[in-house]
Amino acid sequence: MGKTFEGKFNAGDRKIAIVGSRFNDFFTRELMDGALDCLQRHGVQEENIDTAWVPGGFEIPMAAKRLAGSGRYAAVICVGCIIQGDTPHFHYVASEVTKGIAQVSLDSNIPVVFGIVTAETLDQAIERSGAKAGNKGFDAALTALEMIDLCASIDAG
Ligand code: INI
Repeated sequence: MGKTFEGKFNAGDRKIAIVGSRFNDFFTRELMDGALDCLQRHGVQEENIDTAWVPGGFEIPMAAKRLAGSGRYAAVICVGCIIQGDTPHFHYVASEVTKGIAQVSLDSNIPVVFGIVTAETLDQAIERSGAKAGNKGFDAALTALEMIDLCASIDAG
């Protein structure tokens, strides 16, 4: 039997970037706070966390690409909130953000984590930004920590 690679929630002294979007900032501030809380409670030093804000979810992939491409970060965490309105606009934005983040992660070869709340109602957004269904920013940060450690153990062979 060969090796089993599995990550712990451990980033060591590596740097992590979080990109958040201001659109629906009532929620995205909570998601950003959740991500920061998770990283710091898992031992990531404050000086090893950089944050960037973009206007809306549509802009997240480009900023994430820039951060990931800098080579300074072991992971980029993306937090945003897309809420359905009266038009199909929501679907276009959600689709581009989802595809964009996946593409940046594959192209950059580091974890670029999807901490985007997509909600049909304000209640759903509330539930996912720190209420009944937890905090998707916190969850995304946990995923980033696990993926950083997994990548390090795969690279070490
Ligand atoms: N951006 C969001 O982050 N969430 C939304 O719910 C949203 N809606 O529904 O319009 C939204 N739109 C703005 C978009 O992300 C861009 O910032 C804008 O189109 C400029 O490129």
